[in-house]
Amino acid sequence: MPHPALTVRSLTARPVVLELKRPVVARIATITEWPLVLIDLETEEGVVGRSYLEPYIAKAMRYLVPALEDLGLLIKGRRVAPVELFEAARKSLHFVGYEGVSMIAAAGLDMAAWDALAKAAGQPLCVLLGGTVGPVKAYNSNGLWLQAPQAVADEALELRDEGGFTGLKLRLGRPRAGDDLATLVAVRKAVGDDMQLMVDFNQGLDLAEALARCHMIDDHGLAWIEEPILYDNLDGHARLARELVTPIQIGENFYGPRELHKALRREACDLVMPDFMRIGGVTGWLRAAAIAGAAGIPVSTHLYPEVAAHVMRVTETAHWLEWQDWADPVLRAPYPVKDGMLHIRDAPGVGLEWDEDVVKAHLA
Ligand code: SMN
Ligand code: MG
Repeated sequence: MPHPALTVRSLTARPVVLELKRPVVARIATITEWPLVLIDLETEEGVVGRSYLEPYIAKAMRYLVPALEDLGLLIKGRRVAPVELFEAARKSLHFVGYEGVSMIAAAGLDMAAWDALAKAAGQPLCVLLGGTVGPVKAYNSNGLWLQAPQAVADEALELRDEGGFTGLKLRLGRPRAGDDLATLVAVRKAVGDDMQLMVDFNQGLDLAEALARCHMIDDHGLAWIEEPILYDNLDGHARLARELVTPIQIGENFYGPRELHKALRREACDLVMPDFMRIGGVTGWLRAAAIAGAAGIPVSTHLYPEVAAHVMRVTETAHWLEWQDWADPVLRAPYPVKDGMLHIRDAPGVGLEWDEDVVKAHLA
């Protein structure tokens, strides 16, 4: 049955703030409440495309929501053709700049548009993109923030058991390097040698510190060392990537596929992990994944596990999906995770339906 062309009727963006079960305690920030912007892209045909954005800081929703509403007015009456809407959204903000809030808003619109298109086609997004429904290898990124070594080791066992995970991510960057090392040792002792361990410094070090502290953990068989220094210091990351045996991972702060291309040309990393709100939604992801695929660089995802699961099914060099359940409270049907795999349902679209009671109770 041919699916109908969809026409945009309206875009609604609602700010919600949820309590984090395990607060984010990183070198650069502590976050106790998790902001979500819920996007509903309504069409004249009755299909609703949905996505959400996670802008880290609740206050940021004050300017993100109006930006999304402006994009909604811009595309009203247009056909739901995600790539074209993405380009229209970006061009409309060209003079503001392609990065930052401009890209984040365009990415939110893009993900909702792809969801609508897949729903109209009656297919899961991964099928619309040319793949099949199936499991996606995930690591648990729900916790392991900067707490005392034994507390982190205890939590590692909890996180492993949340879904039979074979990979866990720890955050590093405590004031004393020795405390990071003690944490690594305690976690390894708790989870055993077969567990893949990723570490994330959340950009907390300067280059000199990073050289010392990354060398210090270079023989721990880590899956990767993530963002040891500020995200835009590509030369610094390149130096670290050259010197270290452990792969250097960056990418959650790439604004658009061209930033990924630039990082690979500068040999700034061994692995990449674009974030959906910064790389440009599904459209940005597909373009970025093609660049990484051509370069033979493994690609992992950052946040947004639902959209991530679908695109990973069609990503040439798919590596790890980052799993968090932080948006779960507002979802009617969070994705199940079992044996370290996230499972996509055989249902149209991405499968985001809001629990309206929870949304009402947490509207910001
Ligand atoms: C991260 C994610 C969400 C909030 C803070 C930090 C982190 C990651 O960089 O990679 O998961
Ligand atoms: Mg990170």
